[in-house]
Amino acid sequence: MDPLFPALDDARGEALRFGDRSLTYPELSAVAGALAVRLRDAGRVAVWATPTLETAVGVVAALLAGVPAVPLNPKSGDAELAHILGDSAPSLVLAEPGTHLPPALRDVPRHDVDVHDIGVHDIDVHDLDAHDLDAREGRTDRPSDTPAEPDPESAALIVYTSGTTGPPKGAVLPRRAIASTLDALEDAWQWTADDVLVHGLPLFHVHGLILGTLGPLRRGGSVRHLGRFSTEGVARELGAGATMLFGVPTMYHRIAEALPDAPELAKALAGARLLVSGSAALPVHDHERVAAATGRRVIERYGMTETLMNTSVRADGEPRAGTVGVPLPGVALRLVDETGEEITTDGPEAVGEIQVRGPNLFTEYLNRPDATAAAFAPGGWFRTGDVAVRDPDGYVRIVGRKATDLIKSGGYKIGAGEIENALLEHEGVREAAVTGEPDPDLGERVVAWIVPADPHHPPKAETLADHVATRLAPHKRPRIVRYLEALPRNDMGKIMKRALPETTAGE
Ligand code: MCA
Ligand code: AMP
Repeated sequence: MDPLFPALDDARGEALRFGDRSLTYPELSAVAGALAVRLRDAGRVAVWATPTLETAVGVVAALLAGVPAVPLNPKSGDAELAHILGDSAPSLVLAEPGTHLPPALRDVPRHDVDVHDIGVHDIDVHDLDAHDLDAREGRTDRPSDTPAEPDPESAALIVYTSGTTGPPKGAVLPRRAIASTLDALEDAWQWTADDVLVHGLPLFHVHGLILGTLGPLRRGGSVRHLGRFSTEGVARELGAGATMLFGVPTMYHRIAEALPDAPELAKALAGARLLVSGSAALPVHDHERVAAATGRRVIERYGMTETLMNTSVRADGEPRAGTVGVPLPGVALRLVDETGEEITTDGPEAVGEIQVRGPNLFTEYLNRPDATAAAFAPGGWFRTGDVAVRDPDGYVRIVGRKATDLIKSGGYKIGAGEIENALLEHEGVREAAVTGEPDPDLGERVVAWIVPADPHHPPKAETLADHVATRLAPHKRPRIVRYLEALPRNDMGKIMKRALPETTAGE
């Protein structure tokens, strides 16, 4: 069985850096290997996915042990956390020592990921040179009783993702999907062990965890995580040897905004090998602003929690703003019309849903055979719900999505239904509808339309935002709250969301 991380056995240099703390490959191999031995019979483990070295080590250890890991958003609210814990039933939670865990985790045994066990170095990044790395090599060994490489079809990660209604579903991602998506990106991006990736993405989603953390480790390269995204951090790391940047469009928008007053940022971006955006569409205006200030073109790739990566603009291909490039090696992609028929033509009129098939796909939604079955068309094609057209040379342009009740804000997928349910739990709310509205920074912003229980004393917008943030997650909170006397409904009593903007026209 081919190992998921071949470089753990033979790479020498730095593997992971979070702020001023880092681990070399031999150190990572030793610390994650030791933890893997302890986890081998743990069943399923949760990981309190703070943006730290400990999270990366915890996930690698679970993967070495062959136990599925469930990354948890450390800002999850109580209802969301209770749902995920109830659904995934982890036997323990891996956490950074000293981190406070919320009451919802009271009954889940805690296991601290202690990287100091094997003498992790608190280093001053500016002193990090070849001499330091030499001194740190060979000090540590992987335990000889590390579990054998598990079956490629076995579950590696369970990543929770929102749907239009109801609570998030756990997408079960096998090892084979992770390996195949990362190897397809190696090909598309000419990604090598010499690449040093910088990003500030959260570690509880595919983008930051699989692409941004496991990706460099599979290649034998390194990742420098910013802890939290900032344009200054990007400039610093790209100016100090990093070669690639991953980000969501909101991050590139903030870079484009900062560029006119930040010559060092422009210089650092100009020197990068690859600037990659994904998780949502990067507006052409931001593409152009970055290109004008840096001479570099951001490339987009298109993926989904359930499918990992489907398409990308290739490093050796023509960058084309507004497209997500071509299907990755091994990924079959088709467009399908309303009747389920494949569209074989191209051009702007040939609009259809993207369906994909390949080794990059998830196996199922945990405990949801109904939802799993509904997600596939005959022939094993996964229905992405994204709507696209194709240029004559095969470049895919995403033009929309089938479900209007899904919102992409800051690169996070948010279901309108889960927010509506949370809002309806608030005593001051009689009726609620949630929509997404264009936002220059976030792509879309969450808007809540509220019929207050008492029209004379409507709950404050801030109160409702806090309520959603503490029940679900802060990124799901409404950014705008609009109050109505009644929601527009059709004759059947169904809320007509498309009529909502007109309801307040002129306000
Ligand atoms: C504000 N905050 C609150 C509240 N209001 N906290 C609690 N209650 C409130 N009422 C806090 C927030 O928690 C946050 O804390 C801070 O205020 C700012 O919040 P926010 O405005 O949400 O953050 P932001 O600065 O606007 O975030 C922008 C961002 C973020 C950094 C771009 O959206 C982000 O990290 N997005 C990445 C999403 C992602 O990785 N998606 C991949 C999934 P604090 O500042 O302390 O955090 S898609 C995927 O994986 C597929 C496969 C793909 O294709 O990639
Ligand atoms: P998630 O379910 O959070 O993994 O988000 C997956 C969704 O993000 C996809 O179905 C697309 O709608 C969207 N997405 C990801 N990458 C891109 C991109 N480069 N351009 C447009 N949409 C994207």
